[in-house]
Amino acid sequence: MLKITTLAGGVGAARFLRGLVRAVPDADITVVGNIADDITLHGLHVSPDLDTVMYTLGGGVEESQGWGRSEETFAVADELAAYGAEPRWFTLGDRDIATHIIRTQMLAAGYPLSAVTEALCERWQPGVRLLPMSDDRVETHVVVAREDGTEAIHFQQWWVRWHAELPAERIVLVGIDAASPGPGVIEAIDNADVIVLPPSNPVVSIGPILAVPGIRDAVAKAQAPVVGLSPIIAGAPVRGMADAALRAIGVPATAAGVAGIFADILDGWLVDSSDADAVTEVEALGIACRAVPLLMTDADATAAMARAALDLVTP
Ligand code: FO1
Repeated sequence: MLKITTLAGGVGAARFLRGLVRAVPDADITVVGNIADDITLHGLHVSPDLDTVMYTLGGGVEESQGWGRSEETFAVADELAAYGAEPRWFTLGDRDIATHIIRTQMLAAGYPLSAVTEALCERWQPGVRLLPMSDDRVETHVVVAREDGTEAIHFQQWWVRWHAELPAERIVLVGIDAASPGPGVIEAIDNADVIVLPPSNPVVSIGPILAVPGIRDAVAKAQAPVVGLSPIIAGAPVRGMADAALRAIGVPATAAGVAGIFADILDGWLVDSSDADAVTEVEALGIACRAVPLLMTDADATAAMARAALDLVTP
């Protein structure tokens, strides 16, 4: 059975993974999920990227936005607002809150996030093994300019409240140096037949996973080929605000620019047909490259992307 290990962020990765499962239904797929955009709100531990993957593959996601629960209601959010509770820029739906209550309770009882995630997946049966990148707390903070100097704000505040419009001077992964890979993560990388980087934000989704001490090295040394799909099409992110995050680290928001960030680990890179010009630039980095349609317009198109990624690096 083909063993595939992927490193995943939120919406883009989750949609891609649905295509991957469709393309190779018999494969044994492990998803290493980003937890650096986790946030504590109203006393609840929220793991947006893990939940997005779990709900999407488990059939419970709100398709129109790509995150959160389908058929959601907001009675609790309305009540919190009536009390004047902050923050008001991030809304938790009633159904989604049940997930955060279970997670928060289990963490308080001493279970690591990996065990909590496994327990939550018992219900959703996502059809993949979902592993948090670490059981340690890591938080992405964004250093932004203020009139009286700079301020570090939580990634979600930058992303959701400010729509990534506040120019980011730096992106800081608080806690990363002391973090260890979660249980099973290094084994999943070592034992994979192929490692896939979905079209996720390279800076704030895949970046934090690779920054956990030991993970990037394991991917670089893995026997398995590593293939990625560009999240940038024709100079713009397919979804989200990856260009703003790339600007913060001084990398051009192009398909070849993103390949450059991962040059030390990539064997193959897919760019969109509209970026065919980038192929020679990527190949010059010693990375096999092909231009194929990369818009996840429907399940068939997404499965075809996944197939093309596997075909690029496997015989
Ligand atoms: N994104 C928003 O733009 N506004 C929200 O109020 C919001 C709430 C939310 C709740 C749970 C969850 O899992 C995700 C949520 N998101 C919300 C999306 C999410 O924060 C971001 O899109 C990702 O974290 C970026 O990877």
